[in-house]
Amino acid sequence: MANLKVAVQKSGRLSEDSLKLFKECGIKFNNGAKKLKAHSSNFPIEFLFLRDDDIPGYVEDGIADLGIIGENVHLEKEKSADVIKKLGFSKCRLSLAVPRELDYPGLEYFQGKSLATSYPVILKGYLKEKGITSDIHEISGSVEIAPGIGLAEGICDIVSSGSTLLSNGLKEVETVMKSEAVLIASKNLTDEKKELLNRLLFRIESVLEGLNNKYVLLNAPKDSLDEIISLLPGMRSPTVLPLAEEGWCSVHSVIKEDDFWNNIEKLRKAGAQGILVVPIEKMIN
Ligand code: PRT
Ligand code: ZN
Repeated sequence: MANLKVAVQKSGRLSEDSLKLFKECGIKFNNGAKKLKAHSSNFPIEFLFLRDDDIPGYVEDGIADLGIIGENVHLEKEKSADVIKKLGFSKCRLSLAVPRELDYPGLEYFQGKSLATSYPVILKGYLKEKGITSDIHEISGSVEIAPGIGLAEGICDIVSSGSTLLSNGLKEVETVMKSEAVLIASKNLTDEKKELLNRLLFRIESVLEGLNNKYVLLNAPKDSLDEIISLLPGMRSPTVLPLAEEGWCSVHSVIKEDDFWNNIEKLRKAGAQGILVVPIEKMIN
């Protein structure tokens, strides 16, 4: 049987979460340090450990069937591959930044200015759409030092906490794109590999659904049961069990984490007590 070949980043911001996702999907493998490849012992999958910048090219050429990279790298490399799934980790944004003391007037500031970036393709596309022409200098790393050494008047770089900009005397002024890790696939998968991809996707989706949802248990006075149930839209409908104490029951339900926080005050007002929120490992709808 053919193996699905999946390219993941060898070491960097995507590596740990990419491997964790496969482990949570029940896929076992041994990735010793410095290994270039790893086979799974219980799923027809083989991992290739590569630099993230090389992954889109390998997927386009069919050397890897799948890959995990940031959306920023997928768009910048312009290689042919399908984005199959957003994975929810390595979230960041690609932003324009200028010296902190500058009185920023708006995007027109960048007209005719010099900008340093490692993402010339995305930046050119963005500026073109906004009708701005800038002088773009492509540099491969340490973009944030460019204004300080007189190389550029602004930069376009990845930001997550913002502390790199801050410590280099810069401020973020425009978001060019938001990014997160995505699963990409070759456009030329055989039927057998498409089938394997579907099996893998089913597992990934169960893990991601589990992360977005919580199992909630609470005690409710019988009088306000209807109100409390209306605040807990479950997978089908909540489970209600009588408590030993007369007039009370226990209500169990699955709820989106955001919905839970939005409804917590109303639940407490309706008399809910002893509320427990429990993580879900896998969730299959
Ligand atoms: O060696 P290899 O080429 O494989 O890795 P790499 O060094 O090119 O990439 P890596 O591991 O740094 O990032 C991989 C992917 O993680 C990126 O393509 C993004 O999609 C995503 N990501 C998420 C980030 C960040 N957060 C991030 N903070 N990528 C880079 N940064 C850098 C940014 O370039 C800047 O220097 O961190 C700095 C900003 O961080 P803050 O927190 O100070 O704002
Ligand atoms: Zn890289």
